[in-house]
Amino acid sequence: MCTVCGCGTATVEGEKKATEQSQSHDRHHRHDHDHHSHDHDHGHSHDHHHYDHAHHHPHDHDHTHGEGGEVIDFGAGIAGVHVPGLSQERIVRIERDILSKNDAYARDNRALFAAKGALALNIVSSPGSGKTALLVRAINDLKDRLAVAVIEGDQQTSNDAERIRATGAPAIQINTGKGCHLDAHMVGHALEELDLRAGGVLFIENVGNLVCPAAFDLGEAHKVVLLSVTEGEDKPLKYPDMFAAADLMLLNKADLLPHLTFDVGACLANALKVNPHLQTLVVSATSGEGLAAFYAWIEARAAHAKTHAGAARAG
Ligand SMILES: Nc1nc2c(ncn2[C@@H]2O[C@H](COP(=O)(O)OP(=O)(O)OP(=O)(O)O)[C@@H](O)[C@H]2O)c(=O)[nH]1
Ligand SMILES: [Zn+2]
Ligand SMILES: [Zn+2]
Ligand SMILES: [Zn+2]
Repeated sequence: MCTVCGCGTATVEGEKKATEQSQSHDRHHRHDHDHHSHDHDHGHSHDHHHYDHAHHHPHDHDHTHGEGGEVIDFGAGIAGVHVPGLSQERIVRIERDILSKNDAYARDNRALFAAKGALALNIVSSPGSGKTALLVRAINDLKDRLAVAVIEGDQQTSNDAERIRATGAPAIQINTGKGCHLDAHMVGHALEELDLRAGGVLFIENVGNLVCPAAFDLGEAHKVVLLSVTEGEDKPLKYPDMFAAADLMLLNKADLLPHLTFDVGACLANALKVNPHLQTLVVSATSGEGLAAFYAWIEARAAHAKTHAGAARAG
């Protein structure tokens, strides 16, 4: 997972910029959504993990060289990651601290979704596999039947939020700056700007990245991982955490299959090797192939969330 990304630079559209926020956070933080009592330390940002050190240093840290020297594994230590200057134990402590704070925010978000009876789906994939295209299509197909809202995460632009708003659905942009994933705290702030409906769906489009978003619970009911057929059938094996964390995999861009040598069966088998409980659908955001099954999957879960909210109120 990502220990040292610049998550302190996030801005939620409509809120103060992160720099202003970090300077005045204690005083001006609007937590009227009754979520999280927390100490804020998100004025920080650090460099991302780069392996740009020349390889003539003394080995005071661990990574393993393969038998023949052909593999240098920086993830072989207990932290599963290598950061120059930090011991494995220290990285594990930092990760635990970041994730336990994240999990507290995620619990608050989840409680809010449950109270409102809304279904939240965290859409994760590598850049360009078709998250926004799929959401635009799904919103157009579903908007007469379901209330849909969207939180859009990316590093810099509002392009995707604008594509979503063109459908008429409300969308809040979160820019993560150098950060390579959304976290539950950012999502909690975006939720302050959204009106969730019972039986409705909140799509959260995560930052395009098959690695870091796997580690962060946003309070969603399910992670939905998109993989496109142009990316290669070995991606679930190369990036197993993401496929292990997801409950549904959509294999997108199926309309391109006639032009490729992509082996759908091998890809699905690789995904199931990593996560035997993963549900899979082969779809195309362009042609609409396979999407009826995705919509049925969503509608069943949205109806369940609505029923659950009624029960929570009664109880
Ligand atoms: N042929 C084909 N192209 C697709 C399909 N889905 C998306 N695309 C194209 O793939 C490109 C990237 O799609 P986006 O929806 O922007 O991908 P994304 O995952 O939102 O990208 P990031 O937000 O940058 O991570 C666009 O040119 C889309 O038109 C599909 O099912 N078939
Ligand atoms: Zn990272
Ligand atoms: Zn997108
Ligand atoms: Zn906050």
